[in-house]
Amino acid sequence: MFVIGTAGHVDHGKSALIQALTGTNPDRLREEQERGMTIDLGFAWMTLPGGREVSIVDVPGHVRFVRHMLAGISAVDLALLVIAADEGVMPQTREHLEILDLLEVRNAIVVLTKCDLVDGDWAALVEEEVRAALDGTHLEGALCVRVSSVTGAGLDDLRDAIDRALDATTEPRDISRPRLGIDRVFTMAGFGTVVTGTLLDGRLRIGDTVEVAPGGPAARIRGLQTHRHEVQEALPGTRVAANLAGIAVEQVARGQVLAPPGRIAPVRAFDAVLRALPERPIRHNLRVAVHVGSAEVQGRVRVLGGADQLDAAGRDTIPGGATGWAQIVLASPVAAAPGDLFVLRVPDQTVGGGRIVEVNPPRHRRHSVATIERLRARSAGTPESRILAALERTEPAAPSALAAASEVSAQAFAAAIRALADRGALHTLPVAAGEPVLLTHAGRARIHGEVTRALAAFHAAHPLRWAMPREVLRGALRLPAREFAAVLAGLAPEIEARGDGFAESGWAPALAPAQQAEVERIERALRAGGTQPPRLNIDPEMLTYLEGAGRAVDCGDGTVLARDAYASVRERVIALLRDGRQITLAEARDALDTNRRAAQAILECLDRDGVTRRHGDARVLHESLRGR
Ligand SMILES: Nc1nc2c(ncn2[C@@H]2O[C@H](COP(=O)(O)OP(=O)(O)OP(=O)(O)O)[C@@H](O)[C@H]2O)c(=O)[nH]1
Ligand SMILES: [Mg+2]
Repeated sequence: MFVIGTAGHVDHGKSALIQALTGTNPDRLREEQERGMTIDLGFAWMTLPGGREVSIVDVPGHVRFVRHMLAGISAVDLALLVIAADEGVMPQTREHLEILDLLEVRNAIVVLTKCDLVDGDWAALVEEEVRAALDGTHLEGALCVRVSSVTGAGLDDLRDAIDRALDATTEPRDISRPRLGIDRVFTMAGFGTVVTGTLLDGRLRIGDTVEVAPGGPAARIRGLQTHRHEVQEALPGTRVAANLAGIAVEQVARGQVLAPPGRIAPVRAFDAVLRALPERPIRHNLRVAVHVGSAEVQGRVRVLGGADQLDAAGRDTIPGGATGWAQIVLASPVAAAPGDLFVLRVPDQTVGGGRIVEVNPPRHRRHSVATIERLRARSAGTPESRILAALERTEPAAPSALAAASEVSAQAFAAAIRALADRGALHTLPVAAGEPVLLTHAGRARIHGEVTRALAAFHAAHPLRWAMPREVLRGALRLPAREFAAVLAGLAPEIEARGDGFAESGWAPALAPAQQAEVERIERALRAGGTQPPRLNIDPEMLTYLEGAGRAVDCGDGTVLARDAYASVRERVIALLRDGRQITLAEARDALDTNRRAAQAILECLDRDGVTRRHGDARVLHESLRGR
């Protein structure tokens, strides 16, 4: 399915054309009907001769409502530039054309309306005028169709022309990152809050939890409609009405975006390639209205430098008709993504627009050749370079998240990942369950460095420890559990897992001579104690060392056994519990020739060790050892 949008000067017949094509009057507001003028967006749909169903967004032509036009036209597959044959090209014909051009709408048909009011020669003259206006824009050479919405002349030709234009249109992109730019919000009796918009980049399903970004609350999708038909799943590129549970109508507004929670970061500034319209230079610090998607926010332009002047002699103004690099700083956050197109207006005038290259960038020094080079590289990106750039920002990342962040189609993504892995630019690290974790070559080296530094700092602070506890290291690296596990496994053999921690391979605590003597003294005392361990009051770090070295076992509650003593206790208990026998605490105390307190600690230690299991007041052999 595709979405078509109208454009053109006030009263040139946009709404009448839609009514004639679809049978629906897009002017649904009472005020619109009374004044005979479109104020806000209107919506209709039709089935084309080839059987294809298309949505149509009708926009107002009056100069006061250009902001509504912008909200409606931001995501169309085909534009109908409507020009009344009796009036020809008028101011908002030109302004809407500029906007379509800034939004890079290449797919357009010029519709010459009201042809019943003029003769053929006149219509031909107007067509000439239109052709000249289109020259040098993305719409140059667009087909022109003459119609009359009053007599119906030319409407069949127009339907065919739309069908053919859409034949050549690529399918809407599906990168599993659904976002719906909200252009209408209303309540429906018995349903509650409903929002409408054009769904981009992914699918939405009934039951999905979504967020109204930026800053809005979460909600659940209770119902979905396309063209008033209930659907279970809405597809990218379609007009969608979503009924939301858990959100009041006052909590949503046009310009916000419906997306899975956490997917769209609020954008407070973005770097962009920015084109100034002819005769409308954009000077540094210009205050503008920024239109992106269905949103409009106030902002300020920081001119970073001219695209054609990379010799650090950047200018303070992007001259009319020229393209440069800019950072747009927004007064309030907006939901947008790299690659999105935007339009800048000052009161009464469109001044320029362009494409977002990077969102929430740092504040750059102006006229920096390095900054401009980086923006140039990013904006010209191949799938591989975009994937690497996105991975560098978010690594380690799962493929699905990376595909979304890099804005690359599923097919191109898989091929690019293979190519990158083949030339060693990225690592795919397996995870026990679920998606693997991706890491760039540089990212692995960086994390390896961080791990080495964290281990060195830990060892310096705890010289008797054999390993840095897993969770302490994870905290130092600030990685989620899944990613941490995959990345650390990927650092083997340089970094090795030891018990519930990690250490540099081959690393061992180096004891000072006095510590060495202390270790031997403790070990001798433990050995002599056997199953009746002396109460030694051992320093906890020393105890950790002895355990890590495999020389002692800390059963807890002050009961520490020499390694050999514990091993023989273990074997004795296993022998005692053979053939389903049980043992009470008192029996264990006697059998192990120890006191009650130590017997208790030893049994609990054996429980933890997977040797025994509690069974009422007694102990039995753990299942895994039965039949031994
Ligand atoms: N004779 C004739 N009149 C037309 C034709 N199309 C529209 N009109 C008339 O032109 C007037 C304006 O038409 P609309 O469809 O409201 O124009 P619009 O472009 O939607 O105007 P805005 O939405 O306000 O920008 C209405 O009175 C229509 O009846 C046509 O093909 N022939
Ligand atoms: Mg209208």
